[in-house]
Amino acid sequence: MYLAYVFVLAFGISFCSANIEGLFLELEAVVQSQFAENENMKSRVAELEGEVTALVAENLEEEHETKSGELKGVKTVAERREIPKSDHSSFSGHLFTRATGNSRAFHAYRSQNRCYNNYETIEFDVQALDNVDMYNQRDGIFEPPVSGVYVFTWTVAAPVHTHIATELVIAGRMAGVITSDSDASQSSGSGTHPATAVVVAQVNVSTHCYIRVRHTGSGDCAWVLSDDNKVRSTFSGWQLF
Ligand SMILES: [Ca+2]
Repeated sequence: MYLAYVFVLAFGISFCSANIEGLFLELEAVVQSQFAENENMKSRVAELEGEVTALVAENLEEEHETKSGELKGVKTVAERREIPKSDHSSFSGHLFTRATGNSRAFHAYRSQNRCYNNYETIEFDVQALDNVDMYNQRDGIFEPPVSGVYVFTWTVAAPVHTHIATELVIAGRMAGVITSDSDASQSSGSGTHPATAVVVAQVNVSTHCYIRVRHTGSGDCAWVLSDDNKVRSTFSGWQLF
């Protein structure tokens, strides 16, 4: 009788222990599930915060553009040029204005007098302006960074009793020519009469454009005048559109 009682008691204790262990396993599974769900929620909240920040920035930009247009009484730059918003949203106003304007220009002149032979390129060796580095003052060659319509102008002065014809060369072809012809007589003036030409032309990207001597008229070299006291011989260009 006593042994039977001990056996039942031991069986009961063993049965209860097994139940408690199972309960712990279930609780642990629940905790793991809650932990995973919590991590997912944190991740989703971070994503939503990023989206809200982007939307706030976008609204501020639109508000700024609208106010700018209202203040000026005109459409915004993007509206005027009908540029898709995605093309300019990453630029500030200042940079955007520069990037969309055809702000490409150079201006160069000769630092001193020099005698040139036929077909010799005139290197305007002082560049006063070249904001996108499209002119090389060492060889006198202009190369457009993008295709477009460009304006060119050049001025050449010849000494008294001489003349010199100069031409604009674009892609190996003459695109404009002028003759700088000084006075035949110095009786009433200095004998310096610089000539200026203007050419508007479609130029493809990286095309070589330069000013060279077409002919000197005498067979010998002809002088191009340029100094800071009387006259500068110059070469300039800019993109029109
Ligand atoms: Ca340059």
